[in-house]
Amino acid sequence: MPANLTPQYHSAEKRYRDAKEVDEKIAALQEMMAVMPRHKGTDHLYAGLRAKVAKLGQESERKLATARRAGFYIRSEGAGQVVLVGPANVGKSQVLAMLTSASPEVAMYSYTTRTLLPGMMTFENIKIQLVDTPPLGHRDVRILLSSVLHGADVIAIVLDLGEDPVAQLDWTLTQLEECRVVPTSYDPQEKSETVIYRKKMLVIGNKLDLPGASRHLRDLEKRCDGLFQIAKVSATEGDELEWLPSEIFQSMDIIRVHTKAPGQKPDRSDPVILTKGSNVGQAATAIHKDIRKSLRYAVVWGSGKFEAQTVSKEHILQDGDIVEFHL
Ligand SMILES: Nc1nc2c(ncn2[C@@H]2O[C@H](COP(=O)(O)OP(=O)(O)O)[C@@H](O)[C@H]2O)c(=O)[nH]1
Ligand SMILES: [Mg+2]
Repeated sequence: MPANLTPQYHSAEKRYRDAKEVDEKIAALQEMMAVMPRHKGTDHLYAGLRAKVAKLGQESERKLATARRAGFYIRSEGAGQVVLVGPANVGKSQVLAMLTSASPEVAMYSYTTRTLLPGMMTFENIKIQLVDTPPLGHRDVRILLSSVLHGADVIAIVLDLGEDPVAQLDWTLTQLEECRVVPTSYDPQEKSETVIYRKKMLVIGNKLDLPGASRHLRDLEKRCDGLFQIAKVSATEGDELEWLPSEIFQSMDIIRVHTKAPGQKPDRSDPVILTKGSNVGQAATAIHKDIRKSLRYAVVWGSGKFEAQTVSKEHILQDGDIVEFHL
């Protein structure tokens, strides 16, 4: 029986044949399966594709396990993981050194940073993990970075305001795309189908102290308008550095919620971290699913119309809220 495969199927099949990486192959196969007509004549073909996906999936898992053993993977700690990326010499390592107790090598010449280095940054009552990386541009670096980028909560693109930052940004975005990472602010339709990972991104304009930096910053602001949040800083001079932890926190789209049982005091030192837009029910689940199950109502300080307002599970929480669960 003729399978009547569509042009879309054939183009996905071509991508499958051309793909070099396992993840790309899997994505192409999955598309072939999604667009193929399903009837008796295609059952065999469909089963064959499914078996291929399963086999490649195992291969991908094995590769990831190897990457983890080789140290190409940094376990996320604290409220989330922010990966610093960019061209050489923009000050990624300097930013890490200023915001955390990690001591990366900082130098005038390129390619000082050869591997991944994590450090913990304090923002008010939470800790956020920053990861320093070697400069993008080389295939080896892309291999080293891909799994880290795919797992990151936010990708912070560090740029040198002493030189044309718009060119640096465009170059960095192209490099990230090579790692199959695109910003969430991009319209998915305009991107090729092989790109899989959509990431929140923050732009850090560094070296604010250099001549021409203010002019370059204005160009960068024009380019980023509506697409990326920009933080400006001089990591060596310390200018504006006190705002950077807060800007990084904002870019993560998370909130800190203090939960408590009736009659207890909230523990402000160890908030529950939730994604922005989470409700009381989700805060309960984050503590324990049984609390969510037996939850009758909650009392909220902060985002209620008035303090100690009684709310339902659907009440949307804000950063800094205190929630008391009534079971
Ligand atoms: N003027 C100036 N120089 C900086 C600043 N931040 C970093 N640098 C210098 O830029 C060079 C590269 O910094 P580094 O952190 O190693 O860059 P990386 O390659 O992106 O990690 C070093 O000589 C730093 O001292 C800054 O804010 N202002
Ligand atoms: Mg470095």
